[in-house]
Amino acid sequence: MRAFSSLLIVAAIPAVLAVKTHDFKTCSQAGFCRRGRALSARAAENPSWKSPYSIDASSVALSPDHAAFTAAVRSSIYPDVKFGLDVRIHDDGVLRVRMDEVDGLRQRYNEAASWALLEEPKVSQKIQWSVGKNGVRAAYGPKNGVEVDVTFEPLQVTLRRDGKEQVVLNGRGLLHMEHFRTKESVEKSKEGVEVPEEGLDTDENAQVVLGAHPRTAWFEGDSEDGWWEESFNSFTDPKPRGPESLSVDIDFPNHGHVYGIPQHATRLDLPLTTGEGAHYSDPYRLYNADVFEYLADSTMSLYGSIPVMYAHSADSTVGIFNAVGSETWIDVGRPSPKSTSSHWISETGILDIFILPGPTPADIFGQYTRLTGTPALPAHWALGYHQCRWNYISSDDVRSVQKRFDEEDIPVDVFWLDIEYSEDHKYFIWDKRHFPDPVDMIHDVEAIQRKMVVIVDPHLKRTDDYPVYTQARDRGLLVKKGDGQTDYEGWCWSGSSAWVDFFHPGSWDWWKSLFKVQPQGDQWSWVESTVDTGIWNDMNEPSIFNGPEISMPRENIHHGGWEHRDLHNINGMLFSNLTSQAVMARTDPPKRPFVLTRSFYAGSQRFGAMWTGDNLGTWEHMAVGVKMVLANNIAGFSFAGSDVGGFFGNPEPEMLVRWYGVGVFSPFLRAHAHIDTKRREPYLLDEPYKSIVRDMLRLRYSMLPVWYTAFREASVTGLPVVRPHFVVFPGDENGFSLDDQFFVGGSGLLVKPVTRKGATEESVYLPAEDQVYYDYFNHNAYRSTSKGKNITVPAELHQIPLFIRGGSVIPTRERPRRSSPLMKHDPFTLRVALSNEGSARGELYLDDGETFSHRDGKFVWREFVAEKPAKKSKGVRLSSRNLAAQKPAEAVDQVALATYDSSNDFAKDVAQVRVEKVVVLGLAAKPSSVTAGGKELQWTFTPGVAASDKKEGTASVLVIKDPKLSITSDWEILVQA
Ligand code: NBV
Repeated sequence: MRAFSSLLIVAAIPAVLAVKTHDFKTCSQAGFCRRGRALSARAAENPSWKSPYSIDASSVALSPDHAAFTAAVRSSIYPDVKFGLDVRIHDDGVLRVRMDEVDGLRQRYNEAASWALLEEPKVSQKIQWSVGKNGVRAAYGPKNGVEVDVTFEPLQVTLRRDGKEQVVLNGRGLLHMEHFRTKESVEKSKEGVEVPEEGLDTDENAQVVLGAHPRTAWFEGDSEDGWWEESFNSFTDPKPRGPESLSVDIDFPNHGHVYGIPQHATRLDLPLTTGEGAHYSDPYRLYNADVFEYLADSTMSLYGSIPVMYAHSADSTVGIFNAVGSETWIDVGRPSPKSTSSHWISETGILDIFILPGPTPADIFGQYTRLTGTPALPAHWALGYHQCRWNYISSDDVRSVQKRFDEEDIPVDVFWLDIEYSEDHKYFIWDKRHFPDPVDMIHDVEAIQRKMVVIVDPHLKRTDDYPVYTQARDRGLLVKKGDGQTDYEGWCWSGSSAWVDFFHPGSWDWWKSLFKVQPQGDQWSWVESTVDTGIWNDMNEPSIFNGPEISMPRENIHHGGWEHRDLHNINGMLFSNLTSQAVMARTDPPKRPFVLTRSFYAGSQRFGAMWTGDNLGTWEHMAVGVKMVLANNIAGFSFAGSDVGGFFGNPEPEMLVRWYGVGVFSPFLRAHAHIDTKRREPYLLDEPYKSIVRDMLRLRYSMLPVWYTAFREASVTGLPVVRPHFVVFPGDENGFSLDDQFFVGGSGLLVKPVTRKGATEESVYLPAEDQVYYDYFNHNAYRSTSKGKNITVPAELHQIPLFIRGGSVIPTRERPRRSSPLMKHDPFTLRVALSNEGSARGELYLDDGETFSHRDGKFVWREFVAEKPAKKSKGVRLSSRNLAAQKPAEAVDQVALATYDSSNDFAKDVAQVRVEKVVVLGLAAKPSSVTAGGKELQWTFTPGVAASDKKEGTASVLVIKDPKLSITSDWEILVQA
């Protein structure tokens, strides 16, 4: 049994440790994927291939304001089957194309978008469709440069910008919506059809006709491949509804790079799966799965799925979001060096595709997150260091781990409990033998302003002494077997288990009530918890040890009669969605919830954080974790991280130290380890490793203002918290494939975590711009050019290549503290990294970090600007301004900044917080005076090589000590030189 075999993993990672690939399907083992790929192969082989789908021109119906239209679609191979098309353009230019079968035997699954979307997008009232002879057309955007053409025959959707094709749907004729049919009707349709002797013939359209279904075979193939039932390993998937898959080609002419469709352990710039230059032979798979010991370079699916893909070129970024909840395979090809093709094959569902017109990466993130939501602004403490392990075995264990951190002066914010806290894996129920005093234990942690996070998995032990199970059962809230009547039973950590159907509205309030810490009358609730306890949702793919592909049978039935196959990829999101609502409902007014999820879908970013699951303690996994976190970031889900140290195995000290280097530059920073591994909390390390890790964690804590400011921006604009090169420098072709170095928010910090064993130096690519980059630690100045530049920098074990882009101001807090809330009133250091032109700017966002009072305007948002006081001056004027007052159009969460009051309660609370140091890098000459409000300040100046002759060397450093300025008020420092 898998449950127990996992416990037998030997601590050290053997040389060849591989996923059990045979537990998971390849494309050729999934009937609909085989059919989809075969369709594409037939199209490629047939020069006269033409999509059978067309729009009935006479059916086009424009909405009264001409902002949207519907039309009837027919397929020449099934003239009696009806399809309906619905096309609209939203206010921000996003084009939505929907197609469904009309009057079919049953309804196709049409609810994926309703779970993914934040709200129903507004259709533009300005954009007008017009009906022509060959199709329907709209033009919009600057100078009407964006044109959308929906052609009648064949049905094809093309988005052009400035006359250039950007996105084409069904351009290769692979659109196919397998309509619902019965076995009987199929048999009947064959009657009377003459089978050509040779099996090959041509129809009147000169199409190749194969086998037994002359009218359809050229398109659909000549066999009912996996239509009615299929088996995999020992599992049979009865398909009572027959074939209903959906295939569509989505091409990106003029774009030579594609990114997105997490979660896969692969490069950010997606390697090809078809045609010349293919790196993989199987398409990318999206089917949330608990892939034990996953590969570090593969198209296999993992725990989460976000069906969004971006295509990029030096002058354009476009994207598509395919709102589908069923298993989906995606082939990626490159018909020419500057064009990318993709082919999406889904098991079920309607066609519901959003085309994101760009034209820049920033536009795309806005477009995507206006659809599915921006990442929630996390509690500030959640950006600190999280210490986890499977398992801290008792309350005393937790207390002593906390004590050891304090003895060693290592900062930490959160302690975690894995499944062994619970009695017989009945989550919420403490195992009192080892955790006799859970609330006292949590209070002991919270007393030092730290937090606990406790795991709640979705499998419910089927036993009458477990109220969570009995209540769900008695209320009829459990997922049903294929018969739609009987509660489904599967095997997981808790033995024989059942799963709540979170698609059932009746489960929502009930689930929320479970997390209440006050007694709820007869209703069981988690009184042995605290309102600040965060929740960890694991195994929500769902992972089921004795299920097909370690998951739920596809024929299981959810609320509304939908089969599990329809919504499998959305299932995990509902669990974390409801859990985050539950955590929030514990107090009134609510606090920001912390929920970590393993499984996710488009929209999951609204509910908490994710991590990359059970990685191995190998250098490959460390490296691919960085790429996976970047991929999630660009797919809207910024709050992401990988287990520091690797889940499986015992990392040697060098590896562990490097992994902390990766972790402190991940949005979510958590160390975790498998139950069979040796303890590896950082205080257990020998010197010098322990001190190096302590310094790295202190670096993270010092930079919390930068991270928090980046999270604020992400929560408002959708821009990722960690940004790969193509996002920040969309025109710099050298950087399109870079995924091992990245920028932190919009701060100007560029980092390259070291993920190579034995490294002593690293090469870093500086963007194609005439700009200076300063080494964060020693202030070496590196000058890039308009062609970009590779530099080699020292990267000994204690070093992380970290640079400040000239033109940035970085706010930090440099007093080492035991946990982040203790820093609330600590003073700031401002690092002003002057650009080649002698200027800089940066931002700082602060609020109480735990409530939603920022939505009522209780926050501080500052801009720091450095500019030359006069044109030829070698000095600089530094000023601090209220950014909230300057950006009235932008909103912080729901608050219009126009109503912002700079003397709000939070601002008052931190008004005494000082700037204790200002460091100016790259000043062209020694100052003659440094004043604030006319008073001379204390300062020192160290000249640099770069300051005088522009060669690389050390930058000049001006340190202004304690200028006695508040972080919340407007001020000016004048440096005259
Ligand atoms: O709950 C135990 C583990 C957990 O530590 C890990 O982080 C999850 O990804 N869980 C998976 C279940 C079993 C892993 C073999």
